Amino acid sequence: MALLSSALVLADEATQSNTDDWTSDRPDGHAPIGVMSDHMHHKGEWMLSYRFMYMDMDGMRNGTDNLSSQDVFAEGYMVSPKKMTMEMHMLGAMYAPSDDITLVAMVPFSRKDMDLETKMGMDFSTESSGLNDISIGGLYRLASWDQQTIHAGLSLSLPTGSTDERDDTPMGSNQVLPYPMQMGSGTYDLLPTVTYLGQTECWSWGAQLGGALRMGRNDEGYSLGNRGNATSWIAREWADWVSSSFRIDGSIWGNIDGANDDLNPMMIPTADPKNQGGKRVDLALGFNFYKPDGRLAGNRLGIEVGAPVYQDLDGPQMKTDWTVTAGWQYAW
Ligand SMILES: [Cu+2]
Repeated sequence: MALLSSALVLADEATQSNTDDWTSDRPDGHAPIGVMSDHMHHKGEWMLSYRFMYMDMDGMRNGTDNLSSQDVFAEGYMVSPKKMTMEMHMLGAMYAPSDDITLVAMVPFSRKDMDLETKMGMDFSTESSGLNDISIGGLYRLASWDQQTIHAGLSLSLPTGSTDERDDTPMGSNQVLPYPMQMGSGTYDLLPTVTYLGQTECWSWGAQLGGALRMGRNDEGYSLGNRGNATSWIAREWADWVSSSFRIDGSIWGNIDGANDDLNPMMIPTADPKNQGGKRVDLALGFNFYKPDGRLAGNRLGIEVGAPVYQDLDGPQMKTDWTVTAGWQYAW
């Protein structure tokens, strides 16, 4: 009888650790580091993460045509942006109260720098920094089969980022900065995702649909455009500690609804609510590093570098040159 029950326990354990289940216990068990909400955790697991993101924007564009500062002035604007960089630090936490639910929280901070030029030929720059919009939400497992899994996510983005960033400009001291220099949306936003993951012994792949839906208007009298995102990647595991990935990412985002009355849309393109929408396709290369066992087991590092191959902007608008995301994750 004892023998029979231990045989049953063994059989039960064999089904649970079925090698046909999708597993995160490999370097490419997490998506490229630029993808959020990509994976879930087992019951009782925690994860902390830190990401550094850098975005470099260079020059102006209308549709798919590049514009010089002179082209921007010819359209009647007094000021043209030349270059913008954004550095973001994002802290993340995950906790799984069950195998089917993982809770996610993200706390981002950023610093934005913009170099500009006036029609009279004067260069100046503006800077803003601080807390962005904190998001909290959860992931829910929809299905798992043959080393594949699919889950849905929903987060609520809170209006913790400022929409009243100011700096000195040639127009005056302590001026309200244009929309792209603000820290947050100012609205409660819904961030839905659906993620599909699959793997074989050495390869893995995934796809994610995501979006940002703005609810209502912010204190300044506008709401950012909604955003939609589709991404897909393939990764190759080279050893139990390293994998590389290739990813394509498409996004589309709308113009601003309403306006901040303190901004003059005739002054500079970035202050015009109708110069904010666009669509973009990026390609990105990444590496994941993972410590599967021994000392520091459960630690991960990831880096991913991307650049647009297609960019169609409601302009004149600043165009993206390249991006990099690097991060550390630790689960226990
Ligand atoms: Cu995690």
